[in-house]
Amino acid sequence: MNELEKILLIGRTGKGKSTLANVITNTYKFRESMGSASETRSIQFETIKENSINYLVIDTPGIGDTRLTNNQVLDIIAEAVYLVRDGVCRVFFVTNGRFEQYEMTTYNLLRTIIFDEYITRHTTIARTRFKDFKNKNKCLEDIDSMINIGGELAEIIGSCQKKVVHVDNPSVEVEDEEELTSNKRKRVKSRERVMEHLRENNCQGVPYKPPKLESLSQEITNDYNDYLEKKEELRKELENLKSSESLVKISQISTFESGNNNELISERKELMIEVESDIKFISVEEKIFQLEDKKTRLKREIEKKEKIIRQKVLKHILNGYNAIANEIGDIKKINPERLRSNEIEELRNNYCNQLDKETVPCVNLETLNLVDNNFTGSLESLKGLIKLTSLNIKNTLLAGSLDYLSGMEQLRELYISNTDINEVNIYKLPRSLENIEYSTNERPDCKLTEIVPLLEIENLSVRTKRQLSFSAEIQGENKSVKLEDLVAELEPMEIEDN
Ligand SMILES: Nc1nc2c(ncn2[C@@H]2O[C@H](COP(=O)(O)OP(=O)(O)O)[C@@H](O)[C@H]2O)c(=O)[nH]1
Ligand SMILES: [Mg+2]
Repeated sequence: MNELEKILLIGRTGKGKSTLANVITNTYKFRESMGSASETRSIQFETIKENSINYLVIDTPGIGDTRLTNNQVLDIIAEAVYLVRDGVCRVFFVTNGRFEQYEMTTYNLLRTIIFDEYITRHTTIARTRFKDFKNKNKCLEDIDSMINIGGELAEIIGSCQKKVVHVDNPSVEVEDEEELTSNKRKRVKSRERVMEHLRENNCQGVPYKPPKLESLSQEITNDYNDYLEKKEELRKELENLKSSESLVKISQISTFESGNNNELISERKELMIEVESDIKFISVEEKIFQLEDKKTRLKREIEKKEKIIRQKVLKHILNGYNAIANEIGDIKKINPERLRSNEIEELRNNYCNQLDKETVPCVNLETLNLVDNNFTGSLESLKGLIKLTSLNIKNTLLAGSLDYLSGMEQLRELYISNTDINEVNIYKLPRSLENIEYSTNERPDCKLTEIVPLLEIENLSVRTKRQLSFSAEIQGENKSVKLEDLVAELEPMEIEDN
C-alpha cells in the first residue's frame, strides 16, 4: 500500500507557506500572495512522489488571522483534521525569523485543538527568506540567535530539538531574466534542503495521531465524506446544467434558422419543423428546471452538512476547553496566559452563538462573559458551571429564571442588565453573591423590569450581609452570617413569587 506522508504547513500569513508548498511540490499550483490582500483563505493541497515516498503537502491559511470569519476558521480546522485524519508526518512551522505578534497563534491553536504537547516532536521550523541557507555555520548561528531572542519561538525551537530548515524561495514573478534564473535556482537548492530534511525525519511508518485528532476526525469523517460526495454531485450537476443551457441555445438558434430557411418550403413542412423544435425546446427547458431543482436541493444539503461539521468542531473545541486549560496550566511552555485569556476565550466567546448543554461543558470556568451577544434561551445550560465567580450576560436576549444559578456557590458578581430574565426566587440565589447589576436603561422594555423590585430586595440583603460580616470582622468575631436569616427579616417585604 502506498502510504501518504502528510506535511502540514502552518504559520502566519505572508511568511512563505504557499511558496514553500510550491517549492516542495515543484509546482506553481499554490497561490503565492503578492500583496497582503490576496492571501488564500482556504486549505490547498497537492501530492508528490519523491524517492518512492508519497507526500501530501497541505498549505493552510493563518487561522489566527483576524481577517478570517469564525466559520472560515471552523471550516479550515475541519478540513485540516479530515486531511490528516490518519495522522501527520511533519508539521512545518513557517516563519521568516522576524517574530511578530500572533506569530504562534496558528501553532498554538492547532496544538490545543487537535494535537497535544508532543507536536513539538513532529515540528520543523521552516525559516524562509534566509539568504545564507547554503552556509551551515550561518544557519547554526541563526538558530542560536532565534533562541537567544527567547519567547515562544525559542521554546519551540528548543523542544523540537533545534529542527530548523533554512530556505530562500524568492518570487518568480520577476521581469528580469537573470533574476528569474537566480531565483529559480535558489528554489531548487532550497527544495533539496527540505527534501533532505524530510528523508531524515520521516514518520517511519508511524504518523503522529494524538487522541484529540483521533476523536475529532472520528466525529466528522463520515459527515465530511458525505459533504465531499455532495459537492462532487453538485459539480456534475452544474456541468450538466451548463451543457443543457447550451443545448437550449442551439435549439433556439435552430428554431430561428429553420423558420428562416423554410420560407420557401411548403407550410406543412415548416410547421412540422417548428413543432419538432418546440418539443425539443420544451423538454430541454424541463430538464433544466429539474436540474436547477436538484442544484438547489444539493446546495441546501451541502450547507446543512457544513453546519453540522462546524458544530461538531466547535463542540470539540469547547468540550476540550477544560482539558486544554489544564494542559496549558501543566506545561506552561507556550505562554499559558495568552493562550488562555486571548485565544481560547476568544474562540469561546465568538463562536458560541447558541447556548446549549453541549457547548458549555467547562465546569472549571470561573469567569463567563457573554456581554453584548445575541444569545437567546434560558440559563439552564449554565447550571453546571458551579465554579463561576463572575457571570456577565448583560445586553443579551437570555430569558427566564435565575434559579439555575442556585448551585453556583462561589458566584460573587452577576450582570444581567437589559436581558429578558424575568424569574427569580431570591432564596435560591447563591449566598456568595456580592453584586448584582440589573439596570434596564438601555432596553426599557426588556422583561427584566418584571423582577427589578425583587432584585432590589436581594441587593439590599446582600449589602446588609456585607455590612454585618464587615462589622463582625471588626469585632473579631468569626460569625458567619446566613443569608436565610437576613431574608427572613426581609420576608414581609417580599413581592409574590411569579
Ligand atoms: N525572498 C523571499 N521571498 C519569499 C520567501 N518565501 C515567500 N516569499 C515571498 O513572500 C510573500 C508571501 O509568500 P506566501 O508564500 O504567499 O506566504 P503565505 O501567506 O505564508 O502563504 C510572497 O511575495 C513570496 O514571494 C523566501 O523564502 N524568500
Ligand atoms: Mg498562502
